[in-house]
Amino acid sequence: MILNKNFLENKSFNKADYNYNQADLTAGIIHIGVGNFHRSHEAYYLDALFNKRKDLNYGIVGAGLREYDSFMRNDLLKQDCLTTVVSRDSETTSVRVLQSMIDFIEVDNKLLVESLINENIKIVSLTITEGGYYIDSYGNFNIQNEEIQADIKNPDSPNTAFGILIKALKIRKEKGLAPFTLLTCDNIAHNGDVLKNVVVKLSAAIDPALSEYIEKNVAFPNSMVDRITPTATDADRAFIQSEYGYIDNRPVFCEPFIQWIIEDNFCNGRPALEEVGVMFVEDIEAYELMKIRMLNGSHAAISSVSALLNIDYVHEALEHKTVKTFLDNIMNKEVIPVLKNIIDVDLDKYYNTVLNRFANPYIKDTITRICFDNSNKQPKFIIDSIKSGIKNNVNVDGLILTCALWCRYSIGTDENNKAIDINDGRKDKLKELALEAKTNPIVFIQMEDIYGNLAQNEYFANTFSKFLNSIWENGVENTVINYNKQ
Ligand code: CS2
Repeated sequence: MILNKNFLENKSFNKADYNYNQADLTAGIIHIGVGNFHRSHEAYYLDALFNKRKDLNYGIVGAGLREYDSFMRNDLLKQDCLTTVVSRDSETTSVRVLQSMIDFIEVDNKLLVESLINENIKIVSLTITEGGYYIDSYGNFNIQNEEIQADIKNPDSPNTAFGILIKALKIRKEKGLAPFTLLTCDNIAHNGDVLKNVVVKLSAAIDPALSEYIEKNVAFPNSMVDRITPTATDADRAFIQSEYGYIDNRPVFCEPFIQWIIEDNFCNGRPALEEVGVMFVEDIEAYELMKIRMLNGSHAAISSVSALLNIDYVHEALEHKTVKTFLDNIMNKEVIPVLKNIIDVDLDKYYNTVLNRFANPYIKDTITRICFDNSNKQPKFIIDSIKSGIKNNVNVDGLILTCALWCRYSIGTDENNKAIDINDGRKDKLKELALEAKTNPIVFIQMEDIYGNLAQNEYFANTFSKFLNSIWENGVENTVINYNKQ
């Protein structure tokens, strides 16, 4: 039996834990980019709120623009948009079937615009990945991008998420309807400001008056989102079937930890998420910097070295002495000292929590997942810390070594010539440069869209070259061990 609205008939579930059902909800949020993370996080929080029978007018409608979204849509519609979320650690396995999503719009840009102009939609949230915002390594919006230029030329038939949102905001304005809040849930520092900058600049190139209206009337709250959510495997799907007797083709497996901190800045109402543990604050900067540089930064720091050392899972990386010491050095000597000057939070304690979460073997978070799309993650998770460190006169050798390791990784084979499956839109270019960098390291860091003008910084360029040469001469592990001894 496939998961469906009658799932409560399933004997494994306690009906008393489910105080609402989908029929009680009406659409209030459209979410663009329904992946695993959205469902383990926003959809999970909303389910908890609906379960208190609060704000039932904020049901989620899924949406997307890509082929992946069509697959997700097909699978979710077959199971009435329900999702099983299983969170696990050494102490608990908890299972919840979420009913907070009530529909999924066909992957069609025109239909998406039509849905966005429904006045009941108060919030449009997004998880479109770190690379989805057309920003360069200086944090500027890349308005010259071809897809963006196409939307500027044809604003009535847009194809980027931003062009679509702008068109919908325009129609809502013309109809005298209030705009929706645009809530990004991607791991980018100042994510709301980044989104605002894209939407305001793109709309300015289309219709300056509309852009002014958006700037004044649309809210773009910054937020910090957090829950480690690996990709579900066949074994995970089999677990649900054997344990609960039904098939969920799109289950979500994640850690118990969950956090969402949002700037309290909404232009058209919001659900009372504070009732289920979401924090609303005036200024988010400290939380987001801490999370991105320490949690995402730790993932990024161990990603390439672990792949090169043939380590499959994040918890195994922490059990590997060289990798663990490498990470400790980077965080304790290079990242935390800089953050301490900026934010007033117990960062040592936070780092310990991160380590405990990474050590959770029950979620089987793969090194492959954290290596995914590294060319978009490096600038946000590592290179920002390098720039800050240099500015603050903090030695950032370890962070620079992660860049050299990423360069070596980009070749696509480990030291035993075993292929590494690289999942990155720029894979071919990266490999070409990484091969050239064997004799001329600088070419790799001359990728300006990733490194900005760091190649011109003597310390950065010399240290990168020194480490890359050492990786080729002495091997990956020896190079990291030598750095660890510094
Ligand atoms: C990870 C994140 O993608 C990554 O590299 O660091 O997906 C991380 O697991 C989440 O941000 C946790 O909140």
